[in-house]
Amino acid sequence: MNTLMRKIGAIVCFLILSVPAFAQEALIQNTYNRESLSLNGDWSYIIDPYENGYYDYRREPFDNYFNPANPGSGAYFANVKPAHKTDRVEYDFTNADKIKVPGSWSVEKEQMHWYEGTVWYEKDFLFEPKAGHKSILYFGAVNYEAHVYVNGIKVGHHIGGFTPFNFEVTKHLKKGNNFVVVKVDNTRKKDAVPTINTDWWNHGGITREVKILQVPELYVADYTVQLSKEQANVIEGTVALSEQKAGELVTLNIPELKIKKTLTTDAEGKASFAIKAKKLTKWHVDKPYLYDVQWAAGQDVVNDRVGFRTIEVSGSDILLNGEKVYLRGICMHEENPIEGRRNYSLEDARMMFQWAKELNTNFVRLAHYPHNEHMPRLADELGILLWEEIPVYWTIDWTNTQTLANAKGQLSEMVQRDKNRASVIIWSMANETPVSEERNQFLKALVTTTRELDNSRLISAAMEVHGEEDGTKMISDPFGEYVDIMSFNQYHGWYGGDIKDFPNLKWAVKYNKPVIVSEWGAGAKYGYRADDQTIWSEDYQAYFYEQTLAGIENIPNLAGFTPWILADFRSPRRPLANIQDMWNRKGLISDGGFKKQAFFVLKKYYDKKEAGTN
Ligand code: GCB
Repeated sequence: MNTLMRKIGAIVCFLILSVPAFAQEALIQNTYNRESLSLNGDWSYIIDPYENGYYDYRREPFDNYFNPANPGSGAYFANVKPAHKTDRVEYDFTNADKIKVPGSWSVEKEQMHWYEGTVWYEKDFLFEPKAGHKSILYFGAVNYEAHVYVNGIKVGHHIGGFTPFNFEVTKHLKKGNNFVVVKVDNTRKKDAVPTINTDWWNHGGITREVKILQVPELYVADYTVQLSKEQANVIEGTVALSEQKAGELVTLNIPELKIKKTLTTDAEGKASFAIKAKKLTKWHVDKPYLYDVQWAAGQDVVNDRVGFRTIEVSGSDILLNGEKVYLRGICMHEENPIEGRRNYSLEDARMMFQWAKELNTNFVRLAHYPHNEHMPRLADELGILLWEEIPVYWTIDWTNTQTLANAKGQLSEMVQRDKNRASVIIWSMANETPVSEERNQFLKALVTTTRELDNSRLISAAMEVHGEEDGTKMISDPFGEYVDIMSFNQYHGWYGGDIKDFPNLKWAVKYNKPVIVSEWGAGAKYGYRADDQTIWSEDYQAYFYEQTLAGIENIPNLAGFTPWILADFRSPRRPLANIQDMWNRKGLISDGGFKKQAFFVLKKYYDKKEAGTN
């Protein structure tokens, strides 16, 4: 058969076999508490800057004509081994170097510190299929683009570096030896989300856990359980089964509240409920009370821990369970400042929140993208309120419909994963985006999507100061009309202005809504002590904090703030030798994990704020 005939045959075969598997599959709810086979650990990897394992020498993707019966020797995902001594195969996962999953290749492999491009990951594993069950391959996150293959067959594709995704792989797995190959590509692109330009490290890799869930044929695919805003002590929500089947029974059990209710699904396989709870202990930062919640349908049982609280705004106040709450906050990146890699473990989450608690915060802004699931889960337990956001950061390709679809996809995955977490109170649409009609339309579309997915939380975006009028700083971004909370970043005294003037600044906010100052900060190198006028010294940073705190309450409608940032983080935008060395130094904690002077300035302020003495 000549090459053309072989390709046509293979294309037909590909169309028949594989196309349906490429659609993005619905994210299964609460994989956190389901039994699974972990694929974490050592994976083989091959660096592929020319994408040699993905495209043939005419730059045509192997995916377009790959034939499993005749895999050839070019497509790396086929993971073929030479069968005969004359066989030529120019890649070999078996003898390739190993890399950790979850992990950040930029930190784990010295030669990949600056690498941006394709890396192939491969993992061999033993599998025991359970009769009557479906197998779902789940990734916590892959930065940025992932093509996923099981035993040489493509099972799906995902874009977005910080959100989970899953594919049903039942028919691709077999008893015994199996392998997964993932093409991971962290190339920055102008039309991507985020775009080319950010102020954080583009850590490539399979940065979060990988696992296989085995669920009964019919399982609880999704649910929402929350406290009603309208009716006192009413727990309400929805449940959806994996199949659109009417008349199936689903049971909700909250033993401590003596709630046990059996629902019957409609033709879409869904049901909703509203149940009055007697003697409900509400979740609060002072008492983060969680209830065991169990769903059961057919053979499937899934357990969760859920807190019940309401969150609303009233005029310039944010109300938690109907009472005004002041947000003593801090921003965080998802980076371990001691190891310089992405956070992925429960221990990482504990370390970050331990520092946040030491500062006496009750609120954390998880910047600038969704963090791993340990964060909201642990925040639920510790009583920390959260702001979660998507990487719609600085300049985005506002008129590009695919870019909007991409942003909506990441937004939906974030909301879907965390919508049952009491700690999460704010969904943020964007950070410091330049005002234009195209931007407004883009962000408004995101607001619509968010409200459709979850109308129980508050919406915001980190906006900016829009000039001065008669010596007054204006908070007037037109997007303010569409959010529940007006948030803005300001860097008076760092990117312009003199910090000594801060206490006397005048501010005007265009909308009568609660205001959060979502960033302010100054850089300091840990251990560099000078005087409060010397930039980069700890003394200057501490003075900067004192001055800002002396004037921040002059901002009208202030409901709280989140200074930038808890810990130093890696950034290629920060090359200043001997000071930055590729780290953004605005942390209150250094890259070695040491507290700078400003940490204590903020802590003192928050201690007094909590005690009501400032
Ligand atoms: C900002 C950005 C943040 C940067 C920070 C800075 O306004 O939102 O991502 O890292 O300023 O340090 O300049």
